Amino acid sequence: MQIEKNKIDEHNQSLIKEHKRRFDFIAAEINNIDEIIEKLRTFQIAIPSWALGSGGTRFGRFSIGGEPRNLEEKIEDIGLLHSLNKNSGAISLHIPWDIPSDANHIKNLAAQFDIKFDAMNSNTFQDQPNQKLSYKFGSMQHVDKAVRKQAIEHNIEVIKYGIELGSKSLTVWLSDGSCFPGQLNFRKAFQNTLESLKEVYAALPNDWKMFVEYKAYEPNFYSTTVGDWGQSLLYTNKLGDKAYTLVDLGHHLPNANIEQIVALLLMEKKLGGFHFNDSKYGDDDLTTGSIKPYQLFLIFNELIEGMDARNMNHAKDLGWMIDASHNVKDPLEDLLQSVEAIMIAYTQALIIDRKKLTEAQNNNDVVTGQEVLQNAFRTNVRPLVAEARLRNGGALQPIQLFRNESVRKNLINQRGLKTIATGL
Ligand code: LRH
Ligand code: MN
Repeated sequence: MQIEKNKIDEHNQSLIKEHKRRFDFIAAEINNIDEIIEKLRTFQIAIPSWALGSGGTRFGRFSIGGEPRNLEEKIEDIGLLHSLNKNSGAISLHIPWDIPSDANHIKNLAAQFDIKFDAMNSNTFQDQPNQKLSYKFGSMQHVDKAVRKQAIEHNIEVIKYGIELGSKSLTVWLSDGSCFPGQLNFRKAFQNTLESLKEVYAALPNDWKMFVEYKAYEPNFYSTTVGDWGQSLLYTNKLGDKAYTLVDLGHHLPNANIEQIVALLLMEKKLGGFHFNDSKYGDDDLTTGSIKPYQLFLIFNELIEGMDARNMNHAKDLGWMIDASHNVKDPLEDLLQSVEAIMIAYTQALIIDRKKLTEAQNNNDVVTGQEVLQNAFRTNVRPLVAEARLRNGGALQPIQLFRNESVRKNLINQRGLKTIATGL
């Protein structure tokens, strides 16, 4: 299902007066408004192919109906999101959940919706039906060279699919680790994993990047072989210039200062990108900005400070991806909310008075430093994000229009109630 341009125009027409009033109010306070709007218009966030259906936990999964039955329908659903907010112009595929049967057909279909292919994701955390060797005790860390070889070949196969689709990066998340003391030799596990990653790294085309995603725990609950930013940095430094760390916001131990981790990885030229989501306890994969919006803002503050210090292109030089699971919400509405939260945090960080912040830091004026940040965080920048959508031909209020057009009801009529999308 798609929402026609005239519907989006009618929707915007009905809201334009109120929008202009709000936009003009905030625009009066910000001097480089057009520069900021241009940055928002070009900022694209990749939608995970594995999060377009209802997610679940080991305790249950409650289907919402009308879920995409194949990769084509997943691309159509992302096309619908992108038509509404014009900031969802990329898909991140997970293999083997989303093997493109006909790469050219898939590529052309995505192009129709102005959707690009972001990082490819490998999967050595599940055993596939026809798989020879099990990953029960890990994949690249495994004591058995044949299991490591199987995992290496899978990742090289994923790169091949990505090359056909025009992707330029591979995300490797390894669930490898141990559940009990005595189960694993940490040093050998690290070295096996490094040797295995080196073989995958050697298969990367010159213009590709490899993202090494770390995670503190789950599914292993005693040790994880790529368990934190330090371990990921160790691997990526030993692998080479095409290897970067990937920061999934839900993969940290409680109270970790993620914005400081981001600042240092960026300084070390080893920050590759993000999996945006939010969490209160563990890897909860909740809607971005729904639990800790101030942390998300502080992360974007460090991103802009660090990227501008290196004249990096905000939209192109890092991987911006969502990684969430929708247990109780409509997946498409949840993704619209996540994109909105990311765009709001980015905009709030763009309006920070950096000159005043640096002065305060140089004078140990703690109160002013905090006031400068909180002033930006407490500024209602939603009219700016909406204005960028409007100028891009998107909808002023995406979720409102999504509901007015009864998208979920139409998808259920089209696809049925019982369809289950591949993914988590
Ligand atoms: C692991 C993870 C990883 C994906 C998976 C779907 O928790 O964040 O990025 O492969 O979720
Ligand atoms: Mn992730």
